[in-house]
Amino acid sequence: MTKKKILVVPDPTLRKVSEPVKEVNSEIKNLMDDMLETMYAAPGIGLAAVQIGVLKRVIVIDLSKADEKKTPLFIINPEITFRSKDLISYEEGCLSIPNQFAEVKRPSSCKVNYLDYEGRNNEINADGLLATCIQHEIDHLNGVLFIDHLSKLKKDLILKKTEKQKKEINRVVV
Ligand code: K1U
Ligand code: ZN
Repeated sequence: MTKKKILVVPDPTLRKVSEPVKEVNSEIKNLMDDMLETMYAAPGIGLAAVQIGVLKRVIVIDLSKADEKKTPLFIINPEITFRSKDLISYEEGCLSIPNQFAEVKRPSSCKVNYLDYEGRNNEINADGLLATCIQHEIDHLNGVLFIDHLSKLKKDLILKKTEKQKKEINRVVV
């Protein structure tokens, strides 16, 4: 398992649409292992392959707390088959937009079909934070970021703050 570098906005790769996985083989399993290591190290509760520069429809999620047993979810080629009409608002973050958070409204529950780590077909009924996280990660597979759900004003402010933060880090490092 290798910890990978996470791409940060405005990296154009983050805006690309990821390709479906044709076969769940050792290459895909290695990718999922690397993604999990990268997500735990960040730390985060989810990660899409595109965030480490791999344009494949692969997601990892783990909502367990630091003092709990790890419960990773490996989600390949997800398809949302149901979205509730009722929405919930959650203060979302994104490892590709470091240190920025904003309230985003999404369907409060959803049903998702996917392939698991062993390439078996599976279905999940998600609600609460899991539903929010799955939808955030599926957005990544389609080149969509949580800031795209905000007003232009809020989105531009977050992008400006991220740019400023990057410049400050570079100034300290150089
Ligand atoms: O996709 C990502 O960039 C990961 C992102 C997932 C996410 C968070 C919140 C709502 C929806 C999706 C993160 O993990 S940001 C970091 C974070 O939320 C967190 C980090 C440590 C402990 C608990 C949460
Ligand atoms: Zn994200």
